[in-house]
Amino acid sequence: MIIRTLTILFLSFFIIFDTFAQKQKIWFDTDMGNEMDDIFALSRILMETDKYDIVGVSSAHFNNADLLVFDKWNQYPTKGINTVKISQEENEKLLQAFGMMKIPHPMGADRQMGRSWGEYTPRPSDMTKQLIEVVQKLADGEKLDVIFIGAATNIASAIAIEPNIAKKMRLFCMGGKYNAKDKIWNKDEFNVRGDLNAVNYLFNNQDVEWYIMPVETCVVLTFDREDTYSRLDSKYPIEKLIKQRWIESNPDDKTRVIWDLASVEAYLSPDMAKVKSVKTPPENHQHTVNVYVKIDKEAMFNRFWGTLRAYRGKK
Ligand SMILES: [Ca+2]
Repeated sequence: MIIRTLTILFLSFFIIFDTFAQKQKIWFDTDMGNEMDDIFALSRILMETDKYDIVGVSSAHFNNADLLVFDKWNQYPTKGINTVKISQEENEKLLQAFGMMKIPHPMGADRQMGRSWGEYTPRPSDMTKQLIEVVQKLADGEKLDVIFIGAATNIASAIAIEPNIAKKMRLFCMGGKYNAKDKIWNKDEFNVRGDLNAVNYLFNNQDVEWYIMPVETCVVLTFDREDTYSRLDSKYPIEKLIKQRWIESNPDDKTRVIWDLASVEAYLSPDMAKVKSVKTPPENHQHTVNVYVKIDKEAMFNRFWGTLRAYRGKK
């Protein structure tokens, strides 16, 4: 009996110790091919692999109505465009530069949930399959942190396919608008427009623990082109790629808002952002979600460049 009790105690200790010893797992989903801020955000998270376990980097589409009627979207001709494929290619380029192609990097869906008039038909993809597998393998009580900085299609689809994964994740995203003073939501924003059905699906699901970085909050995180070019040293493949992305995407823009980086920095350093628990939009299921209402843009700026510089030494 004593031996049995001791064995159970020993095993319990081992399991508890093992749970604490594990690094926090992160899944990262990005519409990397759309704007050039995503490469800053993904680079930032990939520089944290000694502290976090990056278990997946998936690609999101950036479909929008302009693709039907304009000849070009940013630098890409719109004829026959496959937006998720562009995101996937950009993700792979960066993973290669980091020497991290071993991180699973499945492709996401090529279109929104449901249809243009609504509905929540999920879009299964390699991404949803692998994300569901990762969540189902989590230890009891363990949660996966999912950061998504594009349309919500992939995350919402995974939950719609396997609803019991919702409680085992914490979601962090950039998107939407929220007026903190008047407590008013506004879904008139690019990432939300990219899949309004998916956003409504997530807002209607009270199992989802969600941290949202709205545009009003992260719009202050601007980078200056010349300053950025001067800080990036092209002898390092990662930095060369970041610089190339600005040159290829927005060479004429003297400054750019690096939207997505704000949600990553806020995730990594919660002290750099103020978060409020607020009610979901009135048209959705009523519960609370977390909204970032203020960020320390200087601290975020310095942390990004400081980490990038320190990473040179690690490579
Ligand atoms: Ca993005």
